Amino acid sequence: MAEENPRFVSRLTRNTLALILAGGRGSRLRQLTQWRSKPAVPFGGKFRIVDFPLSNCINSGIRRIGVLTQYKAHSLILHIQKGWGFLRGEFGEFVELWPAQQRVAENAWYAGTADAVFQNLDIIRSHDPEYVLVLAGDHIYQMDYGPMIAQHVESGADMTIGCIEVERERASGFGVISVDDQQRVQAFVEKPADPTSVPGRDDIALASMGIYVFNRDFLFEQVVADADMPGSSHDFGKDVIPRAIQRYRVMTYPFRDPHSGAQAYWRDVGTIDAFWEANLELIGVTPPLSLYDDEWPIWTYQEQLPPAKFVFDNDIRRGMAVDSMVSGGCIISGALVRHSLLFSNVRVHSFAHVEDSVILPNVDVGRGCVIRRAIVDHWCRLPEGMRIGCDRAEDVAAGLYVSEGGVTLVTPELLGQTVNR
Ligand code: ADQ
Ligand code: ADP
Repeated sequence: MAEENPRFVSRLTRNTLALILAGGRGSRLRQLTQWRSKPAVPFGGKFRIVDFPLSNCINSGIRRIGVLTQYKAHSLILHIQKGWGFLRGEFGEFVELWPAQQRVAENAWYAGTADAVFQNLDIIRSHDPEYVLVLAGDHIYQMDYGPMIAQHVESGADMTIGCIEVERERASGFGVISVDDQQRVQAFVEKPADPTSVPGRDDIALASMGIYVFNRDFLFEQVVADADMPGSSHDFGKDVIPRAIQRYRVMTYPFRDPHSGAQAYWRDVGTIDAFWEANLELIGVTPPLSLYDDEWPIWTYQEQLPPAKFVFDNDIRRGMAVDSMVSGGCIISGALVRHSLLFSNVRVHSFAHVEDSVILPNVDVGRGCVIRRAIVDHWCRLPEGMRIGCDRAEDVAAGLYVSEGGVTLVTPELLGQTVNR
């Protein structure tokens, strides 16, 4: 069994090139992706979303990685340049940025995910991998890709799709798969209105995670054929996979927790509500995702910052954070922070009260502010006494965005502030 033979798996991961598709906008994140792509959105106090697939690659022993960028890539590029340059070129290791519009034709943006790969075929060829692992840049999970690649090889697949079980009623947002009893894909429908359920389990569907292992030559053939296909949107989920399953061996790899065998943690933090919830989940006593796991560390770029500081005001008996995570460079002075996640360099001034909130880097919360159930984007200056999340109508009247789940989003633009740093 390959999973029990680490040398076999490490040979496979060494011969794998990972491509992280990091071009998508993620427009359901509203103004959080006005200035940055979804993979660049901050997550978990000091990370960005793209750090998760990148760390999964490094921890899996895949150290040749291309990151394909397109939409509003500036902060993503800066982050990767600053934080991910530690790989050793002399051992053939790299994280490279492959921006759109650089290679095939002057005006060619990446049309869809398959086109993004097609436009970089010459670079991929030059690295001469045996396997290509195509990953989405915008999911939060900790996954060892080694067993997936090992299963791919052992099953003699042309392509293997990572998949998870989701509630059928949520499955319309995914590629939905039907398999035979060998886990071979029989049907694949991208974002179906009426998803097929898993046999015998009416409320569960099998969803594609949008991650794929390909044999190199098979990938080349498929994306080259797709490039000339009239009417194709040049997307793996919409075009390439539904066509491939008819003629080729396309298998699934069910992603499970390696310890318990249960459904593993995997989140698409694609909406304001999902983003807020996934961040606050980290605070719990036994969070479903542990950032404190030494076996599977999440790497990132981080600034050198002083420790978080809590200044206790004896008169008002405040200056603390409870049931919270507080990052470096924060100062909580005479204020109360409860059940919240503070990213780096947040200042919270006297008499302020922050609860159930996610505060991104470099925010200043003025004296006496009351912030509840909110996401506050980087560089916001909340003026003295501002109330957020206390009354929906008040927030909407102030021009803020309130999500379906009642989470208020605050960004510099929504506050009419320009960012000076
Ligand atoms: P979606 O997430 O809806 O579905 P898509 O918007 O194509 O698919 O995004 C996939 C990944 O590619 C994301 O990481 C995105 O940032 C990136 N991306 C999108 N367009 C790109 C482009 N033109 N250039 C470079 N990168 C690009 C996909 C699958 C489904 C599956 C879900 C799981 O199609 O079958 O169920 O992912 O979330
Ligand atoms: P992040 O918070 O993701 O690090 P950055 O601050 O690096 O984002 O911004 C990404 C890009 O968008 C940069 O080019 C930055 O100058 C620009 N940008 C970000 N916020 C604003 C804004 N409010 N107004 C104008 N440009 C902005």
